[in-house]
Amino acid sequence: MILNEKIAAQLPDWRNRVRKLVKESGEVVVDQVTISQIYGGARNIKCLVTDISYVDPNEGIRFRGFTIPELIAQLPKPAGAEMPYVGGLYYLLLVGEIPSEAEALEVEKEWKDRGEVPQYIFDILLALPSDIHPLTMFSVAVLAMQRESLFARQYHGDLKKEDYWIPTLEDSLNLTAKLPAIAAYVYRLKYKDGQRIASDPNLDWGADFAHMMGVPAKGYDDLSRLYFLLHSDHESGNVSAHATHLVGSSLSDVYYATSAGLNGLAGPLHGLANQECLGWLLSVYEKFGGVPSKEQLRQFAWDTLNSGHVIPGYGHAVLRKTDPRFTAQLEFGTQHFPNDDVFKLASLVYDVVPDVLKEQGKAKDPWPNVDAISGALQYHYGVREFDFYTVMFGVSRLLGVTANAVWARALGQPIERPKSLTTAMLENAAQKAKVPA
Ligand code: HAX
Repeated sequence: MILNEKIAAQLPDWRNRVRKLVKESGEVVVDQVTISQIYGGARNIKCLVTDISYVDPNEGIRFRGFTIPELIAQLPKPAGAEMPYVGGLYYLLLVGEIPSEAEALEVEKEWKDRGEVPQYIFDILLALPSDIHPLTMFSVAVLAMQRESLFARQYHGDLKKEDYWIPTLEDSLNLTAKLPAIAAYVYRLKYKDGQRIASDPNLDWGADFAHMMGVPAKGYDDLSRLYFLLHSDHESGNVSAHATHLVGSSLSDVYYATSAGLNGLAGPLHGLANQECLGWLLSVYEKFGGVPSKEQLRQFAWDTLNSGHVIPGYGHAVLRKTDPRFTAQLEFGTQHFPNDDVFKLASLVYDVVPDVLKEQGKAKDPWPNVDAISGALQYHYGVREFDFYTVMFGVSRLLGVTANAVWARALGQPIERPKSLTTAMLENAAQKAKVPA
């Protein structure tokens, strides 16, 4: 398989590079840690490593060194499509190079060959109560598939440590291949007639998701490809990526680890923000009976803040500029449906809310993040069940976190075990810092 060959070919160099760095420079100090960082969610403490993506506070995400516009321009696309094959993106995340069309299609074929979801997964989903959150359904399905893990099986055989990544890659391909069908079934079960739409063998992974969702609208296949690209990875410190890495570091397989990541995505400060954001937009729309004036919107934003709530879709722990994932979606909407009311409202919020947040002076980043607009695009295509949006985020995020899991195993990253202190110890340290030497 091409991914195996490409990764295996890079491994000797990578292993030497990491070994040399740690051996020769292991004691070099990279960062210092303050009490406010310890009490502040480990914010910005530089203690993780990934070569798959990097978020620059002022530029946003680069995947393997490429910006989003570069990826949209350079990754191979299906005939007539504006957005690239998701298989090509997965190749890039795993291998680190822009694939040729043939290489992107090899990943798409791997996915087709591995795409059949075991019947017991559908049975489990059917058995869940109908009012359960769709992300819970999705996470349960991913977790239940742990039964299929090759890594878990081979670990108890004679698998050598340097080969851990091989069944991890197999697990990752087997899992990601099935995500569109599982997510689409969750959608059909929860919101539609419960009938599964069979996968179309002629469609790529992204378009097949749109097809299995039963969304006939032209353009939804391209939006799906774009959505899956944008949400796939955001370096390693965000909750879903970090939770996956943490759990995987104990040598739990990718099914256990990614299910944990999905559960982290469920939080309203993380993946759930996209559903909250569309809810907020629609409450504005409803209150004013349409797209409000700038002044009305400004007042509404202030009312939200004064009632003690955050404005969903705005702010970020790392970014300090408009998220390029927001910009890519804004451009998609501007090109395809500039006159859609909810889209116009999301654009107007972008004109108004950053100034309000700056005036309030609390948020370090007053700019929109990825979630500020993604729901408005889904809404346009008729996918209006807000709580499903986080499932799509999860489908996409599992691409990035499984690619990271493969490399974590390939480079032998160890079990995570940061050290905790007591408040008294920190008080002590603070006291000592005050005493002149
Ligand atoms: N509206 C109102 N207040 C905000 C705000 C917003 N959009 N963003 C930050 N603030 C407030 C914080 O609540 C915090 O207030 P307190 O001091 O009273 O606690 C203060 O500004 C400082 O926060 P910060 O340092 O700028 O931001 P954090 O790194 O702590 O948090 C968040 C980053 C993304 C969680 C935050 O900006 C937020 O809650 N935004 C709204 C929810 C959201 O859009 N989440 C999605 C983020 C992207 C993502 O992960 N998607 O999955």
